[in-house]
Amino acid sequence: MTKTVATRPYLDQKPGTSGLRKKVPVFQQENYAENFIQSIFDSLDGFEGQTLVIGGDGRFYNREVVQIAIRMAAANGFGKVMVGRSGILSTPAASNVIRKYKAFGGIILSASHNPGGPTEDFGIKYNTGNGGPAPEKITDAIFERTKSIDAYKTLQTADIDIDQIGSFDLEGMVVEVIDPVADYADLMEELFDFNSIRNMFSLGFRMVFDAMSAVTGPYAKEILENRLRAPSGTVRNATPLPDFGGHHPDPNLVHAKDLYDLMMSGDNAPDFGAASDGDGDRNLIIGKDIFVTPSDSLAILAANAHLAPGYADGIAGIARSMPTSAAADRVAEKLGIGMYETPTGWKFFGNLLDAGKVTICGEESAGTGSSHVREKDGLWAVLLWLNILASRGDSAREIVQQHWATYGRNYYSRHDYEGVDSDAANELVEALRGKLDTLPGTKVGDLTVSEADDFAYHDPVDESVSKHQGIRILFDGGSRVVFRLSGTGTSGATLRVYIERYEPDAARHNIETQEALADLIAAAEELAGIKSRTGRDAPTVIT
Ligand code: VG1
Ligand code: CO
Repeated sequence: MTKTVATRPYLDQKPGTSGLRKKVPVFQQENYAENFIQSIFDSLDGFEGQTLVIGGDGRFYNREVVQIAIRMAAANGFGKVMVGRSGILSTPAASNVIRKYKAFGGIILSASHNPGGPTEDFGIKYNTGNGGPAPEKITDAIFERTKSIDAYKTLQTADIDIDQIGSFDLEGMVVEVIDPVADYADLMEELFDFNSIRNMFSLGFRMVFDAMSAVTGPYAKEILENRLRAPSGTVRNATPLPDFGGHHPDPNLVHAKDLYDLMMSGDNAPDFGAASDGDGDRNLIIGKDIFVTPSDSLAILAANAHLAPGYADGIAGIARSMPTSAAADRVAEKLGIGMYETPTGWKFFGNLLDAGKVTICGEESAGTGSSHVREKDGLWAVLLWLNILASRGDSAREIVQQHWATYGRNYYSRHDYEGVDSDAANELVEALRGKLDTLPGTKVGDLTVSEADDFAYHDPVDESVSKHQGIRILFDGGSRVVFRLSGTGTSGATLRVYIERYEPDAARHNIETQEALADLIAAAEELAGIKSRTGRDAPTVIT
């Protein structure tokens, strides 16, 4: 039976870069998740009788909120819910299911690369019918609604069985429990040359994929070990755990250090290493003896995409988030295709992909994807790498070095200062903003500032404008430093400092990254006063 429950608004339900993320105890407050889900529904039109996709990364509290969301979808008038078995869908798999079955939209439960568990992070995100994260227009409307909501609709019903594949009626709404992996694996098989990748494995190619005890385990097992016949054990940490085994499911050099060390261990290292994050949309790529920065990976994938059957006709254009290095710009220039620079967050790529302006998108934060779905896609990036390796017959190291020789190298690093005092972080950014006009022409160390601005994005498709997307300081010669505050954290503030230098000279392509960027790192400190303002001597994470 449908019932309407009275509630009171929470004033902190503003979606960030990728949905609403809070600590689990915040979500466990009375009606907290219900309020947000009802606010999503209240901000949408025309879903009566339509299909809603529901799934998450399996972290702590996933199952509870799946139950809540299914009941509320029925009470609000959806005709059908498609839910991944046991409430599981990786973010890219959810995007695919929404598109493939022409659903009205989807609710994805994830806090992505943030840790999970009873006192860690949880998140809720709404994706629209194109399969992508709701654009700002919708997330703003949801936030407005959360501030005045006074009731939500749900069903009075026993727990719904989400553990068996099949369909049943739930008070007039169909619940279809689906295999979370099959549709996604089929899509990958359409895009990539599985025969030649299988052949490469059969000839002894060795790879390690670290699923970080997160959602990609079952996907990677099915695709890499079953369909591509990589040896069993290729996928490590393959069982999704509600607390990711106590680790950060963030595939970077700090949290995937074991994989990094293995790949740097000399002659016996595997040929190729990769990892993905909590919800399966990020990728880490490490060749034998070489870490591939996500910005370089985007450029390399774009330059070689035509080697995969799904992209054999070439790519229409490339988009990257503003802080991502300009390595991909050089590829777009050479291919004579469009290049778009967007704010951080996948929601800004949706319009460009829908309009056919771009095929491949990427972010420096280990996110790469294409028009096949409307989310970044960790395993997709790994499979495109494997397809390129199989097709070219070169090692990852050779591919990277040849790329630098052709296009030049964009030395790149991101320094994160996590959990800093929010006021101090905001003041740091404000102070930079305040002096932008005076910086051009001035010297910082030996570097001369050529331009400084606060990045604003004008969407060429819907003409919406997004301001204050990061402070950019550009120097003569094309080097730059970017400062912005994270929109995905759940405690304090995270300051991100993005540092980039272009080096055309192949004789200078093998310098250690931090060394190659040392003068820019010093300039960032001089410009922003990070140490004195945050009290931090060094970054928490360097990627
Ligand atoms: C971070 C990354 C951004 C990414 C976002 C979501 O955002 O910088 O590039 O799109 O996380 O990724 P922020 O605002 O913290 O810098 V995921 O894999 O957490 O959904
Ligand atoms: Co993620």
